[in-house]
Amino acid sequence: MLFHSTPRTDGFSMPAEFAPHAGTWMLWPQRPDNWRLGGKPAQKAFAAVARAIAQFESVTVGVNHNQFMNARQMLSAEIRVIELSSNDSWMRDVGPTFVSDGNGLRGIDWIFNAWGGLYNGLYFPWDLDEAVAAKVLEIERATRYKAPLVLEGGSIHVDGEGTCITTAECLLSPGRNSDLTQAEIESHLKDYLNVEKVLWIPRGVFNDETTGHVDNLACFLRPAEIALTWTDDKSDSQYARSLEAYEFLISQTDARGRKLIVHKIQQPGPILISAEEAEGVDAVDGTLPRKAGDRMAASYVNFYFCNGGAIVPTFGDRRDAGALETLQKLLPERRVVGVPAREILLGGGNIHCITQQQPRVG
Ligand code: KQY
Repeated sequence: MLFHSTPRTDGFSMPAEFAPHAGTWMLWPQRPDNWRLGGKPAQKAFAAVARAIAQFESVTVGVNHNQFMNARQMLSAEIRVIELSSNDSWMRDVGPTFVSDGNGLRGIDWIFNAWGGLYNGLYFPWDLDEAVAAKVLEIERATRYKAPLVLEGGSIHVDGEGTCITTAECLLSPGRNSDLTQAEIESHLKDYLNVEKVLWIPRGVFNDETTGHVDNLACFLRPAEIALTWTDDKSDSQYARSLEAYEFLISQTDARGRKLIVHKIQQPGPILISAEEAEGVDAVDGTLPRKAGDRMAASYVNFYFCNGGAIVPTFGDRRDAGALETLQKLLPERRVVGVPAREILLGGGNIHCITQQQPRVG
């Protein structure tokens, strides 16, 4: 069912990711112009992420028809596999943003244009991706709000208590909502997420092909507490970006008037794509080329909360152990689980980008 009102009008809002989940939605990687070697290494990485989450809550993976049997065989038995067409596999960005009033569940279906449409989008067409949110909501019998805003789930985080963080680099990028002012975009965020305050961090992570999704840069650990990807190396291209985010966030209060505590998480790398990895990706006109030596936008903050757990990307990097230890200290109520995620990073995102939580209601 399609609703023409807004979640705010109806008393629905987006719960924080760290609130209880009914389960997790994912998609299956296969496009050879994004994933090397026909997606085989990425499929193993996605299967490991799904398995890690399934220790904590139920997982559903949507798969194109021609990969259904392969995915079924590669994913562990407790994972539900369904046929669900998509152009690529970023459920955070193409899936619905679920909203709840505490009892009922509905979902927001944003406009998806592959991270920038014909201006600077990452592939064309994106019609199957655009239909994913509506299909997931149909499966869940959840009412759908069609939002008049180009937005991917990776470009927002909420604290569940009235505050949203995003980046100006992303939501004000010319490929998304060039017909809207910042005030109009903010007003849509308030109406659809049902938040009181939007904090506009200037920029995201260096070289992030999403044009600066907040989920690679920063996330709420709990209300008024944020994890921020960080480097102490002043010569690193990320330094100025993280510093400006830090200074901005500590100067702000949230919707309830609290000062924000910001925890710095040392970034890995720099992680560069190897010649062998670049060669494994099909070169196709209109999709982003992968070149040996390109720096990938690696960040431990691109992790995913699930019931009692946090699934954190690792990269085979000297900083992995420290990041896991720091996050475990910051999240003593959860079990922090590291999952090797270099193959996901090579596709342009990470564990948070490939997952979407469905809140528990009632
Ligand atoms: O949310 C994301 N990080 C998705 C990135 C899409 C990359 C496509 N190559």
